Amino acid sequence: MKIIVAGGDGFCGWPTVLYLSNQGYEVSIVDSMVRRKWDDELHSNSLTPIASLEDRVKKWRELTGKDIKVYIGDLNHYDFLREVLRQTKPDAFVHFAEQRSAPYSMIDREHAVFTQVNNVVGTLNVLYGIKEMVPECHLIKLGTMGEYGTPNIDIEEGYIEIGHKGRKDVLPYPKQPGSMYHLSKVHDSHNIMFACKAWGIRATDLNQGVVYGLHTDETEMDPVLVNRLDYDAVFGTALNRFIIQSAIGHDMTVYGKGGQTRGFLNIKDTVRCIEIAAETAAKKGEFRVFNQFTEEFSVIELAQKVLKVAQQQGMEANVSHLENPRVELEEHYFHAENTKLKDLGLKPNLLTDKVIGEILQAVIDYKNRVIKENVLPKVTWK
Ligand code: NAD
Ligand code: USQ
Repeated sequence: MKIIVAGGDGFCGWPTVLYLSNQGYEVSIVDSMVRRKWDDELHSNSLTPIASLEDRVKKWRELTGKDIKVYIGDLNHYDFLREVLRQTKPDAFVHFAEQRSAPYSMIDREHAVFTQVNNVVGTLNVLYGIKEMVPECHLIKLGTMGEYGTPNIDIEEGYIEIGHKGRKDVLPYPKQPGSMYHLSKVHDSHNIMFACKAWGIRATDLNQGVVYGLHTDETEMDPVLVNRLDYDAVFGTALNRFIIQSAIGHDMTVYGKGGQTRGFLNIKDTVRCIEIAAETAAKKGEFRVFNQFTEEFSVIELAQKVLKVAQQQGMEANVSHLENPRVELEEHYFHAENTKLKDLGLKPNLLTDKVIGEILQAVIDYKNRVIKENVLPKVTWK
């Protein structure tokens, strides 16, 4: 199967590229390399020293004999995308290539506008490109659990049956996203749903939870293949940040009360979910939605889990409650369905003390690369 991974230089994309290549897929990467530029803009860095994409792909070929094609360019440039689709004729298009940080999208008007244009226009171009060049291609789009927000009822997988004034219908689940970034994903979902209906495109929207971890079997094969890992307050995400904070002796930064509950999954499960989606393509005209996470935790629960493991390893870890820079509920009901991927064969890697301990050990090697000024949050929602 020929598969494009857009955003294939990023945290989720790179391990996915290697995993799919290892499984025998013919993989092409599309990436504008803009994520590396945002590090420069924010005076930040990946905790791990990441090789250039050219060196990454070269090392993979040396180790496995497998070729990965690379197309450097922006999904917002339609002519470029069209040409890539013409040359590669993919069976599936995995779309990771967006600005994915909620705090980055909330810096100011410019960053909000950039995020929504980059994400919404990029996805629109992908939809038009599929329609025009490869109408049978299956779009596998990364959405987010944050599209749903935190309603006081169970969250279904994409759709909910609603009874109203004696009539019933199955409708898209209500969306209450919590940042300009999360909103961009909602806009994408609506655009994709419409394109499926209007043009018969086949699409899977993967509403992914927060991803944690660093290594997969493939990225561990050689230091040149190491994955990027974000720890700063703009791109770093909850569990990874807490583990890295413990490794450098920084208090874990729980925002507010810490009752914010989210879905989480290991990066090792992200790559497998993409394979499952690719192997079971959506039907023509179908807009399929999967909730892609394996477990639910509150932020304070995560901090306490890390605290326990760090203390067992003799580290001086601590939990701090900071004033919450975001506008969000800090105590709320949260229960989301996540059976569809498991029904299709996902065997979750759950968050045990052993797993936390392994990530902690892996990050300790790089702890001197942390730029300490980037750890505390500076971007606020108000
Ligand atoms: P990332 O920032 O590490 O990687 C995104 C990649 O896309 C980068 O390499 C970047 O250069 C590229 N990119 C961005 N805009 C582009 C454009 N217009 N054209 C071409 N390339 C572009 O992000 P990630 O953590 O790997 O996330 C990947 C996807 O998964 C995103 O869509 C994100 O919203 C979604 N997601 C991530 C998480 C998470 O916890 N990391 C959770 C849920 C959903
Ligand atoms: N949080 C803390 N302390 C921190 C960092 C975060 O308490 O140091 C809290 C936040 O306030 C929030 C929760 O942890 O309540 C999650 O924040 P996050 O930064 O880990 O995740 P989020 O901003 O939601 O975004 C991340 C990815 C995004 C993806 C999303 C999945 O960056 O691309 O879409 O996770 S989800 O959260 O399910 O929408």
